[in-house]
Amino acid sequence: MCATCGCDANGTVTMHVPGQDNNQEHTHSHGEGHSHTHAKTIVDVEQDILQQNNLLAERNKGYFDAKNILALNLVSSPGSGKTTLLEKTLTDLKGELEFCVIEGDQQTTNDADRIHATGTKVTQINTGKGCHLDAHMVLHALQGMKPKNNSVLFIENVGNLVCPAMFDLGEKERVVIISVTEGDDKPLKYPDMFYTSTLCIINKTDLLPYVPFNIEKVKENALKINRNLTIIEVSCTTGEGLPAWYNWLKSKVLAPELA
Ligand SMILES: Nc1nc2c(ncn2[C@@H]2O[C@H](COP(=O)(O)OP(=O)(O)O)[C@@H](O)[C@H]2O)c(=O)[nH]1
Ligand SMILES: [Mg+2]
Repeated sequence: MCATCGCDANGTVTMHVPGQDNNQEHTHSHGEGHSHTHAKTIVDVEQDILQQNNLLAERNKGYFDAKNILALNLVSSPGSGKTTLLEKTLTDLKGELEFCVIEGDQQTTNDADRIHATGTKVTQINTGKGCHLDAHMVLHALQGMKPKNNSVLFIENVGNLVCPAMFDLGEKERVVIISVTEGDDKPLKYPDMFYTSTLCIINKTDLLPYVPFNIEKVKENALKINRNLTIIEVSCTTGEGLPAWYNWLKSKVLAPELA
């Protein structure tokens, strides 16, 4: 049991690469001495887990910097449209940028299959009972997938607005996605996620006429938590707003000669 977030992240983490022999299994451990008898022990374990994670995140960061890879960690509650946004992006920007994707979910290879269908290199991490990706899982996936120099790596985190906020994966940018069906109070309820992100995408704007969601209110709430947050409104269904997301993304890519 992971004392940091309460999930069972000590389980077996399975990697799947669509189109390959996927019989490789990797046992992942967050550390030893987990105990829940009194608060002091829990705090120690939490610090230990996060310290270990931060060291590995630094290692990932060094790898990304050395290869000029722009790594983005996509976080949100389940169903906000992370995979749909990726499908659109990978299709629309094919030929302009080099992409690869790490997919995180508790079970199934559904999302990796959707990404694979766009012709993009993808690895699925199944976390079992774990509710977030950590830097060690990403490191392990990177060792298998070997992303190209000067590429963009999307890491779709497990759908959860709480625990992934604590785990640095070594990413350059954290992108939080919220859809208009989730309620405009979410930035206030889940502040850590909005505080640690650099971009907030508000998705499913095509549904605004049908749901009581105040878009000005959600922006005000998000900026109350993080006044440096960039906010982009999109509909992955109609395509409205996607050019602004593409421009933001391209503005973050460093030309090889400048890297
Ligand atoms: N109406 C509408 N539905 C969307 C939009 N984007 C995604 N969806 C739908 O939302 C559901 C969840 O999307 P998915 O990409 O799987 O979300 P994820 O769990 O965050 O990866 C799917 O049924 C999508 O078709 C959008 O912009 N508008
Ligand atoms: Mg998904």
